[in-house]
Amino acid sequence: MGNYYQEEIECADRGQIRAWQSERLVEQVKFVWENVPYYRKKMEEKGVTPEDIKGVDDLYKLPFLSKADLRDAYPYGLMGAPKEDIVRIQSTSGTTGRRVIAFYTQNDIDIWDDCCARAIVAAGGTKDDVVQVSYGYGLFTGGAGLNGGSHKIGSMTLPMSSGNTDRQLQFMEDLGSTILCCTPSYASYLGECVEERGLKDKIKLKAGIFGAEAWSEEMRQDIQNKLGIKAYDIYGLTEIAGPGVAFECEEQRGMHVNEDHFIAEIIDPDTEEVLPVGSYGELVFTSITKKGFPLLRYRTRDICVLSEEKCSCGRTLIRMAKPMGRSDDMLIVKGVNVFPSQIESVLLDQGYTSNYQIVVDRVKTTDTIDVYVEMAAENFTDNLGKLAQKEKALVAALKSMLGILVNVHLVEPKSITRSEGKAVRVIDKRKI
Ligand code: DLL
Repeated sequence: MGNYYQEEIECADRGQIRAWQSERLVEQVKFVWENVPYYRKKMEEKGVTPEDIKGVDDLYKLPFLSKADLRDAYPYGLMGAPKEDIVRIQSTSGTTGRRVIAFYTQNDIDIWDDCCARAIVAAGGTKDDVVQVSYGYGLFTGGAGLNGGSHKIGSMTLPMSSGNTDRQLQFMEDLGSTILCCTPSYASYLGECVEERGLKDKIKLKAGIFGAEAWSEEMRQDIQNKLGIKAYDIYGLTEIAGPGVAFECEEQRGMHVNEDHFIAEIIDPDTEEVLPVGSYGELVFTSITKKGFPLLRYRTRDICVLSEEKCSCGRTLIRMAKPMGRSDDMLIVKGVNVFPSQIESVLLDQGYTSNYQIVVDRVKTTDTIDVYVEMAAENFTDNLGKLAQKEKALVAALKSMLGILVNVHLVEPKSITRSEGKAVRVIDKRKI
């Protein structure tokens, strides 16, 4: 049981952090060159050798990896360690093409658990906490990652997995869970149930660690109020480790990247040019300690901004803002770029729930976009005049945010299916 607030690393001088990163990067590039022929070939094609990489300043010379490379190299082409050293795989849901499979050595798992332990400690966790892990277990990284982090701290861990809401609430009450880990969508649903069943005074939750999907500040407020907790964001992706690549501290102003294991860059997604810190662009990660699946310059497709400003929590680890969405989540409707997160932000701002669905279609040659959003029980009305008035107000608010006409449908409470994992927010019928 260690101390997972590692001040000497998390609050180190930025020059020191860069020096550690440089040292690890140089070693990692050599390792990949020798052990991953797929990437070596990419380096050769670009005319780069390990001797060209002397530190972080040379990172830009390395080729990128993308989801397409992962598919090409499927299943073993990017594995770095011999098969006998691999102890685990995790995988993505594979909703958009072939599954991604990531490999871990025991040391990779230990590092990953440490990263998640840091996240739990940053959310106030100690060995006295009861950590309810309600992310899915199995191939998805959510359950395994937070479970491992909670064990490292020595907290009592409830490996609930997602679903079976009655049992979740019963354990939460009977065992006095203090920290809840799940997707924000599921947290929101659990919050709704806690309110309805009058459980707020019976539960002991103090914090929640929510990630795996985009969620707005307004949704954070809503979850915090419903569950009576402080809600912390956590970021990660299967290709790089799983949850714990970055985590939020008590300031709740962006997620600190675990820079002793991952180097973050922001690039222009079109030109692939590296952008200065503070610019919006696509997040790219380089794994500098992982051996089972050592990805260099992996393009995440998450659109985000980094900040090097020292955080008032004392940590100097670079911070990433909440990703505003994935470049592949972005909808182009009537020629305009629309992120589902922009719509969510308007809905919550106008007092609606985070239970909504966006349906995009094409009628003849014209795109249409419809938003179905539930009314909160206390605002529910079936008076058609009042409904039309409310819908009109929402149409105007969405138009001012997006610049296009969105058809709004206010629907009854509980009529949109709840999600126990990542929510399905968008149905794009143009692609069906
Ligand atoms: O979602 C890992 C994870 C599990 C993170 C539990 C946090 C908590 P994947 O299924 O591979 O891995 O999906 C990765 O999810 O590229 C982002 O687009 C999105 N994502 C993850 N965390 C956040 C977050 C896990 N905090 C993809 N905010 C990433 C916004 C997030 N999007």
